[in-house]
Amino acid sequence: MSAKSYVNETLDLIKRVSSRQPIFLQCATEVLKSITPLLDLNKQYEEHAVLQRMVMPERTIIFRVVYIDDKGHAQTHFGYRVQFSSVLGPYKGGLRFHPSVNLDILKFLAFEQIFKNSLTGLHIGGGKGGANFDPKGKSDAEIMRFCQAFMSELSKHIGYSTDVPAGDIGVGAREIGYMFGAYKKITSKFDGTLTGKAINWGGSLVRKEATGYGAVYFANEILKDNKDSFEGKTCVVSGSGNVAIYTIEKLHQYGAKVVAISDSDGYVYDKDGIDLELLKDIKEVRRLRVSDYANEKKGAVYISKVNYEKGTNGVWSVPCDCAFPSATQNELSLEDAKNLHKNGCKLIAEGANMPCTLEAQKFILDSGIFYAPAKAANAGGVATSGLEMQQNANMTSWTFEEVDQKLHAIMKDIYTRTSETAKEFGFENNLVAGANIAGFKKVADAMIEQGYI
Ligand code: NDP
Ligand code: 2IT
Repeated sequence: MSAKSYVNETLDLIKRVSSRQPIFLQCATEVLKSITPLLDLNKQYEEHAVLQRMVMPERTIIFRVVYIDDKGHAQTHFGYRVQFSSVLGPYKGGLRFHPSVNLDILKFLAFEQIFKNSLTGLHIGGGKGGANFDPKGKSDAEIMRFCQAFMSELSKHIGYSTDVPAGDIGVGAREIGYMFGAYKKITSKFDGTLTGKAINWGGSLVRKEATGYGAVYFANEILKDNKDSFEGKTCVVSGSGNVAIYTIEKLHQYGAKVVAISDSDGYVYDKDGIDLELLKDIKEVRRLRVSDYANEKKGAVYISKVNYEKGTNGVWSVPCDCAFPSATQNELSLEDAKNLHKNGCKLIAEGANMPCTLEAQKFILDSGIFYAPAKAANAGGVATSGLEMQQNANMTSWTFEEVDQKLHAIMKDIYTRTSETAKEFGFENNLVAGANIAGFKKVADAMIEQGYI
């Protein structure tokens, strides 16, 4: 059959067996549609049923998590680990703690992770996990008890050569610490089974900064290729978590000014540029909101989401040269993309996973805005997790400069490969096609080489 029919048949299969998983379907649609030219040239992928096998996780673990809150009440949550693909290496991908977490979201994230990890050039497969637990407003003791309860089950399914989780939304150094402590206690093993650890007990320098720095390194390659730079550019970064903060830090180092940030309640416009030390103190130390930033920073204005135009995310109404969506999936709609374009935005680089809707993505590609898609642009985080695994395996620690240089080289390499692959298949400047084809090909070829498993 034609490649187009093969793709449509696989998407129909997903609709039939995963009918309540629209976000996974969205992600699979983007990947599969853009690899059609490769499938057209290589019939062996269909002959070996690669797509049907690839869209089905190797294993999905769903478990109950019970912890005691500070009032002495038992609280129950769903815990998950989607072990999607081990073709290129141990399952690798973060853990997300957020009330919205469900199997649909984790399947999308794990599927995306397969191709992202492939692009890094490291030997890591794709996985993702988490829980529908809201860390916001919980005491430190509650977070610790939840992490321990979560790990009491997850520990049965992970290991440094089988599955290596890390952080994602709601899971940072504190949570990784509690989970590592629990893992060690349960298994009596001190090894590199989690990444994003603290520096004094096996973590890697630059892991904290890696996703944000990597996104800016990647975007900078696009600008360099077009004889431009970040010097003097006005930028907007959505979110105000780990990815957002270190995107801002690198943008500042490159001479850009970031004028807006957000969280799930609203956004802040700071015409003088975000004060990064204040933001870090508010978010990383005091664990407050961006509205608190506006209260403490002279000249900054806070706009609550109740004032957003219907169907839009207010932060994208702020005029900018470059936008870095760094909060969550589908946070940038078609209307938002049109607003950015109208206001002169020239580059969008995705720190978050799948932040643009399919409609927004199509508009951005057609509009000529430079577009750095998530699985390429935000691969710096997991790549540095891979570097953490290498250091752990060798029982060594590299300096900040060494890790940063390796991260920078990986991001440059991902840019070269995605842009050259796009060109090779006749999609010049379409890095979505370039990233999907380059990421897919390596995994698909390995699936054929490893037989039907
Ligand atoms: P954090 O938990 O540190 O920060 C998340 C930020 O996004 C917060 O500002 C949060 O606001 C906002 N946010 C989360 N969910 C929503 C929502 N439903 N609507 C609006 N805003 C929301 O997470 P990270 O910075 O680590 O992750 C951000 C994104 O980057 C995610 O898409 C993640 O998958 C992706 N990513 C992360 C990597 C990493 O290394 N950490 C690597 C690659 C990608 P609020 O506080 O109000 O919830
Ligand atoms: O989406 C991602 O790439 C991450 N959350 C980081 C995963 C990792 O294993 O470092």
